[in-house]
Amino acid sequence: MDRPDVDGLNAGYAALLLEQYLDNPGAVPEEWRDLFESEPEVLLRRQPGLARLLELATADGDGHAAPVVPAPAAPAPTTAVAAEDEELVGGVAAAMALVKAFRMVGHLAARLDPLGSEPPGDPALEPERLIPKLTPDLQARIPAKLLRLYVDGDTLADALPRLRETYTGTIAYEIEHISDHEERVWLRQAIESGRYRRQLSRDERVRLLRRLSQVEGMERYLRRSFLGQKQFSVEGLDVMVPMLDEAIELAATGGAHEVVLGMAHRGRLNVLAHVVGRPYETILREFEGERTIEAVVSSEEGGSGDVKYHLGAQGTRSTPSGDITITLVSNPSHLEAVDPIVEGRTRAEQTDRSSRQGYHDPSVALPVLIHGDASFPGQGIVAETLNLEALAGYSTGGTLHLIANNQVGFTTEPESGRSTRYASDLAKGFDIPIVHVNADDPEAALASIRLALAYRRRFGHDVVVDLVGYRRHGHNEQDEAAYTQPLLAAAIADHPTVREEFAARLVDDGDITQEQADDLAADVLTELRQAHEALKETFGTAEPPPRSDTHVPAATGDEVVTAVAADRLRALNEQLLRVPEGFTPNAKLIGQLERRRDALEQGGIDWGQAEALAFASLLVEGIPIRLTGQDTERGTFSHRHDVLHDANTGGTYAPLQHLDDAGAAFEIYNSPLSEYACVGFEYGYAAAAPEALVLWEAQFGDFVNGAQIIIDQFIAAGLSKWRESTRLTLLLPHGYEGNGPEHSSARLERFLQLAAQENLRIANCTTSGQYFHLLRRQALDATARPLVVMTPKGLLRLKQAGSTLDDLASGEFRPILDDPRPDRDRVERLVLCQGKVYYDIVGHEEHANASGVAVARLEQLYPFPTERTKALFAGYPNLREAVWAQEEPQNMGAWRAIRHRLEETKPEGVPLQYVGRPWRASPSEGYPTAHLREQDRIVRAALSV
Ligand SMILES: Cc1ncc(C[n+]2csc(CCOP(=O)(O)OP(=O)(O)O)c2C)c(N)n1
Repeated sequence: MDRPDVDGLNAGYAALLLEQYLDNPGAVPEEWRDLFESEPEVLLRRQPGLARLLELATADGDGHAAPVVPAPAAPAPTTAVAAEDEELVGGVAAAMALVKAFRMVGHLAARLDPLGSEPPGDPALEPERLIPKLTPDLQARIPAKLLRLYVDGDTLADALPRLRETYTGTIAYEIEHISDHEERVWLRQAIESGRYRRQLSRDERVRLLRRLSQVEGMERYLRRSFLGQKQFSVEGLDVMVPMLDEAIELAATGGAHEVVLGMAHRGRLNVLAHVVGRPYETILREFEGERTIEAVVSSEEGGSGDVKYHLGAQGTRSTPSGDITITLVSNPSHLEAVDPIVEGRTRAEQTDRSSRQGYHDPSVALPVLIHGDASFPGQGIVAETLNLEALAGYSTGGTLHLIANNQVGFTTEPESGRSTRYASDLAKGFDIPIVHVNADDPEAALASIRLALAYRRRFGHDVVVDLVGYRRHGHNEQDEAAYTQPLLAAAIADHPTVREEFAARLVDDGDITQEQADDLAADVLTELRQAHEALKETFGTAEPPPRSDTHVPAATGDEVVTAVAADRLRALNEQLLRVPEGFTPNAKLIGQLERRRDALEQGGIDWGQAEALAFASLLVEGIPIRLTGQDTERGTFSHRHDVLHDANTGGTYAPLQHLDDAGAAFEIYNSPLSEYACVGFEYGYAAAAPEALVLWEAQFGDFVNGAQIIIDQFIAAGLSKWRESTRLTLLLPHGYEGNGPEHSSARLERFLQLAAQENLRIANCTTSGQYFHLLRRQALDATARPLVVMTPKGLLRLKQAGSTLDDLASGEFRPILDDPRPDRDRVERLVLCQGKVYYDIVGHEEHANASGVAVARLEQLYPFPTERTKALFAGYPNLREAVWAQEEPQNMGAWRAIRHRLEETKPEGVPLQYVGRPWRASPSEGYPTAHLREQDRIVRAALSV
């Protein structure tokens, strides 16, 4: 291959070739390509201007030129042409800096605030300040292609206004923080090409105006008709509704059959009406008060119901691509708590659980989260949820986050609410693109959604749209904004509504007449008035409105068959010990797992084995299982090993995903180090997958209180508030083993305090067989309820806590285990306890001598087994005293929640005594010797020795 004649080169021709090369390297002759790529120094020596251009232009558009050219060693240019080239080179460098500035900080000059506050700007955006100055003449000589620009225009002079319009208009972008080069380049191209900012047709614009008229009309009508009732008006962010319309249509186009929506109070009623499709009449009925509407959960059933702006709803919308379900998830007041629930729900919708490993297809459902501008940066759950977005076990293929940014949180201004410039800044740390958009430019707002969803579809990641608007009224309709934001309130009062502004724009553009625009607004009010009048006519005479088709399920704990035939268990046990050809499990582990074969025949089935057999038996019965938690694949205490790791290759294998006859998925994932988001996620998953057994395991039970909001607001109260229940199962290691205040207690007392109206099941098993039956019952019981299990640590391997094949092949979960010792007539003292302390008591040297003492175990703490406890007491005819023994302090553990139950069930005249730690502020001792002393004292006191 000959080297091109560089010396005799015409600079213009070379520039042309270079331009062609940059556009498409394959388009230039091979020898030139080779020169540009491998011998730029030749070019540098002869054509310094061109080489510098090459250097700049082969940078990736970040303005950081990849140094394809070694440090310049070129002779100084002596001719006029060379001097001109030098100027061009300097110009290109300045132009690249300018382009970079628009991309990096253009948002600082963008007109994002509908109230017209001046953007701060940035000096880097001013071409006049660059050295050399980008004079108009120089701008006209710089080819746009060299700058890797995607806006139209052949030269910088053509492109600059478009660049400015693109980056500093009513949409602004923050994408340059994204670490993936391909994503960055794709986004630049998508943004600059303007393909998502297409001009709307006249019909589309009129439709948009009609929607804005409906949004505004409804808010106004409600405010006027129901003075002072809370509606948390969306006004100032009205365009949020058409943005959701756009997102739904695009999701449907992409093949989704569901959009799962999570949002707080702001604009929720409007979203219910216009996005979910709840009829005006129903919403008006709710405003008319309880005398016309039955609470979601009727009071005879003991349900509390919930305020109207917390209730979930579901609707179906038809789109050109087919019907799509919109699910608005129920949520509490606790801002952002719904975020992980939406993710979990979506993940469940996206997962086909009919195959052994499950199949996740993110195109099936789109999660949309609407955040407040104060809560997005303020609530830590947002960060925890964002951290789930790209994890194999949690991804939903990208969430559309919409920050409903009204520039105030209740009465608190951004200056007091966050340390960052933008409400959205947290998202930057997660490589998430951020689009800011002015809520008074509805067309730009729709464009931001189009770009966001195209990005999600292309890359499968989260995207944030920061919708910058204002709040036309106070925080709610009983609030006076002028008390605290007088200037803002005054500015807003003078500011036209977005409907008015958009109507004016359409009138100006000749799309409609003013009269037509006014008619659109009037029509909405007429429609609302008619719906309201029709409703009023039904007062007093009407049939009660149709009940929700969900109902609070009846009593829990239905009988189900939890025993599994011995032969089936043998077969499953063998399959669980199987690994593929060539797979080498850890040598130590092989021995441990092999012992499971002997345990089956000789007894000593430990916790891990019983759990694996329960799971395996359910999978072959077609029940899907999802198990997550910190280090759950192995198990914190190394007792589970559901996922094996090849000692040579590091590859993994989960036998539970390869059972011969399994007809359901076994999903197992180590979770990130989060409780709040992870428990919320599993709650959402379990709610959307009622047929599955969904389990979350705490590293130690102590940490579950990181998820307290999910426990209080969803798991415990969801049934009463929203008729929402799940079979979510929490495995919480609990037990006093001398590991200090933070590794002892799962705060059993908290769950017992929350338990009422059969909303929960709470258990603590003392044998692996009981655990086996409990898990199976939880999965198979037709009545779904959350289950909280206090799980063991030391008992995981304790011989006495092990079970036999017969224990699993027969029987059932027993809420109470009586003392197995035979001589009941001699018993004068009955000690009732729960959990691990049982083994401390019966294992104590004094137990053998205490023949007048029986020790029974309460295995199900809630619902309390009243009849069985009565029968237990009745089984000891000579009883003189009853004791509740616990290792927890008196203000913790089960005592305070079940004392009255014991009082009710014990024989009259038999006193009930408490034995355990005294009232304590901290759950347990920090020193192992102090722990041992206290355990010994408790056991002796229980045995009365
Ligand atoms: C976890 C939590 N803490 C406090 C509150 C009380 N509260 C209700 S609304 C609100 C302000 C929310 O501001 P923002 O997120 O900007 O939403 P906006 O109401 O402005 O739409 C606060 C503090 C709450 N609901 N949840």
